[in-house]
Amino acid sequence: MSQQYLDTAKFLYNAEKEKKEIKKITSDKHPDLTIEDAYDIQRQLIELKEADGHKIVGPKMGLTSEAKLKQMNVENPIYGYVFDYMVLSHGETLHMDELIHPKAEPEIGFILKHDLEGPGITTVQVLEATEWVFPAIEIIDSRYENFNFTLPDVIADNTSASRVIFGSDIKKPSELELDLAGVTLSFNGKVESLGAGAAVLGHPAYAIARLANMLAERGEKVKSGQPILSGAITQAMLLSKGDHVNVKIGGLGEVDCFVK
Ligand code: OOG
Ligand code: MG
Repeated sequence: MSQQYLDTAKFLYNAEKEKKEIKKITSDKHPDLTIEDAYDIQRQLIELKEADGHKIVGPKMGLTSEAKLKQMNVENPIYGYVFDYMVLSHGETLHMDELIHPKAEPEIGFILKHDLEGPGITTVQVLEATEWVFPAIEIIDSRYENFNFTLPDVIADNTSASRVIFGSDIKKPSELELDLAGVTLSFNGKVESLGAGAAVLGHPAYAIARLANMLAERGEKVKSGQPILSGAITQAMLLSKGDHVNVKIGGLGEVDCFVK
């Protein structure tokens, strides 16, 4: 792996720390970046964070719904990692001045009771392996100007991961039909975006299966006990100071985020 990728990982990490937008890396630094190369840069970025003492909390899928693929103008699901410093507890305030141009999106989280190792993992195997599901708000904050990126750019940037609020309403997956669950994303009491679990690749558990199968290509697996995000159900909405964001998921529960 080249020194150049390490430099790019530092460049991305620095943009996050300095809260400064950067030009997408495929526009000048790496015009021919492949998906595989992009995951190599992401890996370097993760190692830099770990060297700083940050710890991975769990993986996240991204770009798993039609709404997101259209909004970002890309074609395929991707994965990245949520770190401990990104996690806000229920009711904790999100500080805008720590971030660049954050957006909120509604997600369904999973916790598995045993590891899942691809290839060939199916939706049924994910449901069988799932201990808990819960509502979540993911706060994405692309380091790129105006969230303007190609698939390799956003993979290298750890899929815009920035903050997350995991809801405390947890359920067994058998207690609801995750695909039929209605989802609302509200700002200050007004529904701004809505959908259903099925918006995520037909069934959110299938996103976790895809994650296991994608990780297998790099010799990795989905681990038990970690909270895993299955990807946004609706499009993401830009945040402003003073916003109260609420996500409700039918049969599952709700989660709030307060922005300062
Ligand atoms: C990339 C992150 C996408 C999701 O749930 O679709 C993502 C982005 O839109 O900036 O986390
Ligand atoms: Mg997301």
